[in-house]
Amino acid sequence: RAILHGELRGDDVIVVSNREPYIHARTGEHIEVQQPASGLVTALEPIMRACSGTWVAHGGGSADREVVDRKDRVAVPPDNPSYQIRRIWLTEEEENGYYYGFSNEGLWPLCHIAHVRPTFRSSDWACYVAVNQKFADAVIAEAKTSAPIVMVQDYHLALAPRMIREKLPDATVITFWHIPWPNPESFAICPWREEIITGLLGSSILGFHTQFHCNNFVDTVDQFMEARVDRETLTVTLGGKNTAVRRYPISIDWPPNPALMETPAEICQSELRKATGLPEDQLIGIGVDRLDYTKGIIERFNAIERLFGLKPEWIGRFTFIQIAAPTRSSIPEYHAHEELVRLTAARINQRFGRNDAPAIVLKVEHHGPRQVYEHYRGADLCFVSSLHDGMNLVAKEFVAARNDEQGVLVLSQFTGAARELPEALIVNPYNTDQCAAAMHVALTMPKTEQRDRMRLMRGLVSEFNVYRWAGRMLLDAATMRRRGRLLKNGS
Ligand code: ADQ
Repeated sequence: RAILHGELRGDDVIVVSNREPYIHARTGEHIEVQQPASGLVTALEPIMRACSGTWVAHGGGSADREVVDRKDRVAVPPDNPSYQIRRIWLTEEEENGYYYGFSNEGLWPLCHIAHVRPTFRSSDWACYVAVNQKFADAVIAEAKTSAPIVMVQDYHLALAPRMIREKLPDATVITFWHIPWPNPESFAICPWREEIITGLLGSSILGFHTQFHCNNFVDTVDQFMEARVDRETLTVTLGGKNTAVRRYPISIDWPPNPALMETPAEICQSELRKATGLPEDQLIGIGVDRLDYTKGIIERFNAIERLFGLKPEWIGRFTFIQIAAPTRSSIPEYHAHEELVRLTAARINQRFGRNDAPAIVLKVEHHGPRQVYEHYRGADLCFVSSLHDGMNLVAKEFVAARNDEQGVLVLSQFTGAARELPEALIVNPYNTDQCAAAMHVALTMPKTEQRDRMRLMRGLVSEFNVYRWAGRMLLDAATMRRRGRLLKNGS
């Protein structure tokens, strides 16, 4: 936190992402402020609170236009305004083509190995280019100096780094790609692969969660671009400009906001059982995800079914609560997935549910961070079964929530988080038997072993928290800026 304050004082910091950290929505007479369920927002919000800059984002809330000033800005957070959101307005056509189309039907399945075929339409691509230009123009307009630090977020904005660099050649553009980067063969099917890579190489620093994704990116550049690749330092040079490709594993706020930890763990445990109508001594598993096919929710449910099949002693004694935030519902793939999740839960409940103890409780709705933490703190195990995930912050949040040092994390090997949390029970979500066995181990794990594992994981998350993620990126950027100034003065 201190590094952030120190490094950023007096600097002009602009974050640019598709999603905004606060949405204003109208409910009758009132305007409600909501925080969207998103890993990216969870990670960047504490940074922006610390450095009071400008956050450029798409204004998607029903009352977003009602609360902005003449320059489309609004000060947030509502309780203690410390930075500005500059909202970008998109037409329905732009949102469909750029967001739902190219970003989420093209790039999202392209970069995640979840066996969903990407869809590429040239009309979507045209919107993606136009909207990236819109975001870049807003950044340029918001810059207070000719050399701002611009933090570009995610796969929606792959072209913006170059567009910003063209107008602000002295800007330091740090781009972070929050999802995996696939191997060159997989990426090759994107009809606009050269354009995407050229756009990203407008960045001074390009960050991924894992070394593996950095290497995949550099291999992709090597295969398809006329660029110089220095494998020793993982620096790519295109048109005389360098991009440093670096690993910055994202994390969460630490210590967690005290408001999220107010209710003691024992109370969360009894309240959660009471609210769900479960017996006092029921064992509880928890899943927290956007309703996305990459999160492996179906695979998780199948493993729960297998657990009951193999170990009938858990029937009526163990309930799995899945809280699932609706997401991208207008994309047919997501709609079909939601249906399948509901049907699978109903089928398993019919087989293994008991009157006062369903096998699975499925809550398809948005929950506030406080409610999410009460679920983490009330459960005996948390199951993260992503088929592929850049990092997965739910795993880290569960660990952060458990200051009682109890609870077991069952974690997919295909998350970035698995590389940092080996004390979790690491599983392959496609291996139903293995996942069922891991849940059985979790449910029977002695308290002392739970404590030992949890302590190690809490140590890791507390040290490598989100301030370190941002701090390391900003320190690297500061070093780069100093070097640049020295070279300029020397020449
Ligand atoms: P996401 O795919 O959104 O993030 P994740 O990292 O798990 O996934 O973060 C989800 C966030 O949303 C968490 O803070 C969680 O608490 C919240 N959330 C999830 N379901 C919710 C619900 N039902 N109600 C309320 N809140 C909910 C992307 C990448 C990840 C990467 C992050 C950050 O896909 O791999 O970890 O960005 O880089």
